[in-house]
Amino acid sequence: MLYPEVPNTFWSFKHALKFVRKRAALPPLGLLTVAAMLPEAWEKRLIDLNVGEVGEADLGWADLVFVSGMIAQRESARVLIERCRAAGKTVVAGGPLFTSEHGEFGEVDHFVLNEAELTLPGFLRDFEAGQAKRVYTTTELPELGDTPVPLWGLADLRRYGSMSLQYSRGCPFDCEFCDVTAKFGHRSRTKSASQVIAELDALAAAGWRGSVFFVDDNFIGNKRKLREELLPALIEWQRVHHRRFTFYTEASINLADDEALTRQMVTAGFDAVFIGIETPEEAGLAECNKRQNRGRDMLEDIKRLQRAGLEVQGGIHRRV
Ligand code: B12
Ligand code: SF4
Repeated sequence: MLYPEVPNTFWSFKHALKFVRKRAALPPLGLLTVAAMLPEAWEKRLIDLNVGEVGEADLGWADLVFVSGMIAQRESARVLIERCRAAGKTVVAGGPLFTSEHGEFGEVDHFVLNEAELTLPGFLRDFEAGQAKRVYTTTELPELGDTPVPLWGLADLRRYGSMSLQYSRGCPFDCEFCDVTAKFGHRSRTKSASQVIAELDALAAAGWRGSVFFVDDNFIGNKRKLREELLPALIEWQRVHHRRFTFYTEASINLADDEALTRQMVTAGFDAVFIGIETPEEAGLAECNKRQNRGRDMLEDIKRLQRAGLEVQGGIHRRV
């Protein structure tokens, strides 16, 4: 499993990571999740090129190479795939980059696109039968009840600033610049609380302590389930494990309307939330269809979240 290098942008935190002696902010959760869906009998290795290097011996060892990535990794993915092909390896590609633009990658043998819960089983069946097709895709969106616990054992956790965990996919909103709803839909599809607890147990068993990022598109996409199922389970887990983890996540600004929910999150161990602010200008918000931010006093919203105990980080896409 290979994860290409990310370019040097704000989000790669290249310079900031040196201060905390880490090589990358987060592990490649997509590949770790896909690894857990592969046959148990297959031997697996992960090389994240953001924390290590792939040598000729690594490529020589592998029969199959699985590559993931975002559009931001387009160029490094291309170089990596060329290397794998030159070494005579069969390349299987999936994840957001290839789901968005698989037509641009002529050298890849097999594309397993969209969410692997639906497309990987067909590939594995055909591959074992020696008749794998070039493209596996779907327009359906899976429920997450069968999504396995990522294979954390494949990653060297000490090299990362934080771990990631995904509770839900999808977002009820429709911001014009965002790829999330096109890929994951408007309905918030969630894992069960017991699945999330199993992931926390696995992270703790792998020796992790510290920060865990809930990488949900919008953590409050289904407030009822969050309030009644997930947060009570997190609060109990943290109590039993002496608050082993601190959590942070991404949410829409209407979180500020629900003080009880915000306080429940803080009790569960959330200490920060990333909010899509974009711009305080009404015209700008209307232009990018960010209706959830319109007509609000966003400064007051931010203060309210801070008073409840959350550090607020803001995504600002437009000049303010
Ligand atoms: C965490 C995250 C990050 C982390 C990356 C950490 C990391 N190492 O992966 C950080 C914060 C650094 C980040 C940054 C950025 N991100 Co980001 N990020 C996410 C987020 C919220 C979660 C990713 C995740 O872990 N998902 C959970 C896993 C399980 O899902 P998954 O990776 O999609 O994997 C599934 C399938 O895709 C598939 N799959 C994945 N890989 C593979 C490989 C194979 C071989 C197979 C068969 C299947 C397969 O199987 C999995 C199970 O279904 C997603 C949104 C999302 N819902 O995914 C955006 C997302 C991936 N990011 C996105 C973007 C645009 C960015 C930025 C460019 C933002 C910016 N403007 O700067 C930057 C680029 C990074 C850089 N350094 O320059 C877009 C990507 C769009 C695209 N088509 O490529 C997304 C989809 C969000 C969006 N706004 O639309 N991001
Ligand atoms: S609220 Fe966030 S996840 Fe939802 S559509 Fe807007 S930018 Fe995308």
